[in-house]
Amino acid sequence: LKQKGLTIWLTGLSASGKSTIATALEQALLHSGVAAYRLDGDNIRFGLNKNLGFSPEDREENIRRIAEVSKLFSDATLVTITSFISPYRKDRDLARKLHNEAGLGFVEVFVDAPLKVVEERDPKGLYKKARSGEIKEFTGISAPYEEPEKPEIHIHTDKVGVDQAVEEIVSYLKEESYI
Ligand code: GGZ
Repeated sequence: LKQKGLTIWLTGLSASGKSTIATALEQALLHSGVAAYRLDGDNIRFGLNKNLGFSPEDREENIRRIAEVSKLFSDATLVTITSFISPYRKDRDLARKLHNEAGLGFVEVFVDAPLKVVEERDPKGLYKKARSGEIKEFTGISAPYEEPEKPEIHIHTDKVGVDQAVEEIVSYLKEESYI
């Protein structure tokens, strides 16, 4: 087998563009013959993690399980793409450690857009509900987001489009001989 498994860990606020980039990246990899698989809220928070909410403890457990699952998938040689807010630095660091200890690659991608911008996008009206107090403990409004200090890749989605974001990640994977 030529392919080395790794996890591409996207982190960022709600509406920062994680899912859009994850989906486009998965497509780009699949089209060039690289087996990729995406973990996101739809296949994790409605399945494996459906007993978890958004308290700090539940987010920690959400990320811990995703870290373990993505480790298994990358061990099975897939390029695994995770798309979760993952607001706590220590939880992302745990995910990295689990991969590194298993000899698997881990690429942290900060999908960054200013709060002002994501709040204007507000595609699902969640920021509005968070501001009014209808949703509690909402990341960026009433719950913390700890920015990555040294992500492998930092994408400013208020400045670059999805194609350029994908291009940047793919170039990095080639440079590091992952693909
Ligand atoms: C943040 C919330 C919350 C709260 C529901 N805080 O934009 P979305 O809708 O589709 O993505 C958000 C998603 C975040 O789930 P994650 O598993 O990525 O979060 S974490 O990594 O922090 O565990 C948002 C929706 O769920 N959502 N309530 N209170 N986002």
